[in-house]
Amino acid sequence: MYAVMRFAKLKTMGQVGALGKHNERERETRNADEARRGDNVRLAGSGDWCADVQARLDTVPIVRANAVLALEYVLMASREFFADGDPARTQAWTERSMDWIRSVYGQQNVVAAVLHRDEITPHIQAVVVPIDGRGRLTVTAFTGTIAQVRELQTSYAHAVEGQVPNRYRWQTRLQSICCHCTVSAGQNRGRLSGFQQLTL
Ligand SMILES: [Mn+2]
Repeated sequence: MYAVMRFAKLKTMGQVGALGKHNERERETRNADEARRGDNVRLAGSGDWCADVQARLDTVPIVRANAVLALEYVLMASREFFADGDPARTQAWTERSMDWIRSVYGQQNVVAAVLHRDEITPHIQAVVVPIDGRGRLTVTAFTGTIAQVRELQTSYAHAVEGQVPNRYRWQTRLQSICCHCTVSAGQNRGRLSGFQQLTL
């Protein structure tokens, strides 16, 4: 069983807007079940992903021409984690996941998030504006090196570790697999810059 977190860098508001439309189901989403759309839960933001990102960007004095404006995050667990559909477990996992991402980036920087329950495996999609403690827009403070990314993934896995149901046999050794990958329906093809799975 895996705790999965992956992220992609968003450099244009066009990318943010396209992601927002997908996340809000404002355009056809082939891998989503329309009948379950009402089960999705907004966890942060107004529903207008561009506006939420822009409002946060407006707080920094300088946005460089080639800057990473935002990071798209996907937080997920293996499908069997959700298999029996226990709402309390999903709720606890959601809270832990949101606590984790807010603790890493700061609550104000996690500008939008949604729990998608209308796709095969529940997952959280979130957008973070990477503003550091000194008020600068700088992604390198958070994900500048592979070591930082590994550390983030390990810390996420530990953040949700307590959610593991006892009946599953979990491995205790951390194992990470790093690869470039695509996500469902190819919508984010080529945009994911970091992807790892961790076996707890
Ligand atoms: Mn989704």
